[in-house]
Amino acid sequence: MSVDVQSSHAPAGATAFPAGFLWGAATAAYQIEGSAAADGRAPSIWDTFSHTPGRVHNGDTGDIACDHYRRFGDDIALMADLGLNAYRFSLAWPRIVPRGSGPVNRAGLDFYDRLVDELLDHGIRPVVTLYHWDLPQALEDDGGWTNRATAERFAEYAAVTATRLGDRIPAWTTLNEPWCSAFLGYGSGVHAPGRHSHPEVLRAHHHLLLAHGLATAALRSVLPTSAEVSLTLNLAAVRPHTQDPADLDAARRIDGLANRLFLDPVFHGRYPDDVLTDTAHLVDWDTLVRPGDLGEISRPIDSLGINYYSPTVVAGRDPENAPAPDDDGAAPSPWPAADQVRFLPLPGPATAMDWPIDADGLHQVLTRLRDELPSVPLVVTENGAAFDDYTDPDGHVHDPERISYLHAHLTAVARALAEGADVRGYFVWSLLDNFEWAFGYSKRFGIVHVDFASQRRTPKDSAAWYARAVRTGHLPPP
Ligand code: GCO
Repeated sequence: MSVDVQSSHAPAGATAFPAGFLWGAATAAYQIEGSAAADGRAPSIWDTFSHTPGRVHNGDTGDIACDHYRRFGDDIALMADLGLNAYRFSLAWPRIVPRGSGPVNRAGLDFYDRLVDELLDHGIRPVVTLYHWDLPQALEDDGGWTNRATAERFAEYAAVTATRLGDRIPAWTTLNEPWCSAFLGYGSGVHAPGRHSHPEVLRAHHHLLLAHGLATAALRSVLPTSAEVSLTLNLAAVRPHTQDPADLDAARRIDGLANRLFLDPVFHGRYPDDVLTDTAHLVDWDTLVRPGDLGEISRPIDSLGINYYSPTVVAGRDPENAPAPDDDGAAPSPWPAADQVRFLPLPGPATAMDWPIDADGLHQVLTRLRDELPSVPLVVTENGAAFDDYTDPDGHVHDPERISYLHAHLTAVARALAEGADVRGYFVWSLLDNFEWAFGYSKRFGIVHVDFASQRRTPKDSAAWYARAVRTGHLPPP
């Protein structure tokens, strides 16, 4: 679809975005809601994991988080003040179907009903994710994503939810970053449920994609035809360290596991041959993938969500600057069949996560998708950065590093748009400082500062900068 770029009205030097571009912020249920035991919600794998000593920094949990469950009205008012026209959030499966199957919890649906109405009252488009990692613990007790039945339970939950909320939610995403669910949840174990098994990574991977396909069908069967269904992936901007064949092969492997293992089945109905071969010693793909599965997985979707933070540089053998692969205390590798791959640090500035800052990686991902999937609209569903923000004595939060991060990455989006990538929107991660998974509350990604003791919200300088971009459709200088 051609885009109507407003460049004729652009102030000199400004970067323009198309009319109708979605400008939003993103969050996820477990990271902000709190009220973990309220109104019939049952535990998820993240409740179990965060309450297990040693799993999360400082023993932090999502029990209270940003108390968004009770403060959502104020948080939506804040978004409206910033002028956001879209909000991406996730629904907690354990609020809606607390045991993962069986009885539906009305009170859970009622909460999201109120949230959606409040967004619509403020003119903010709800963009909903059904699964942002909070699997009902009862399903994990039956094998979690390694159990094929979990995919069927997910489709049932999708149908129940869309039946209640589908008249008011125009955009539905099945899964957020299934790579993380499978590879970090079942491989390195740094995410819930904290397992360490490469065969299980691949089983979980296939069942997550099957869940996406079955849920897509379930959503289509109850949603109005105008509703959009999508999937969000954290595709990797993979770069070989050198053109040495060993480095090129490392890049092929990681591209296979991070990108093609998702894109090929979802958009072309097949798994990549080289990845099947690389992993044949770990899983019997012919038994795992049943007849018809790839047809389900490749049901057409309306857009693809991209989450991007930083690029990935790989080498096939040990260059001098590579970290030792088996540092004592390091988590096992999330990557099956990639023992020989080294992940190299990128020189230059990094965020508080130690993630290198490199906006070209976002441009790389968007233009690759433009070339490979020219008919699929793209949405940047997450992009942002953690820095060690604090409130100064005057009550301000100055975060110039985040402003320059956002400026650089939105410029990369604008460049990709100008070069023909069909990017429909951008969601900054995140609206609020929140529970950053295994890092607990130690990493602040928000454009709004949260004082967790008082729950006071303070928009950072980056929020004001972003609000100007949203209002004008042009990027102000950093
Ligand atoms: C993600 C996650 C977010 C993280 C963010 C920063 O989808 O990876 O959606 O929950 O908080 O990416 O790590």
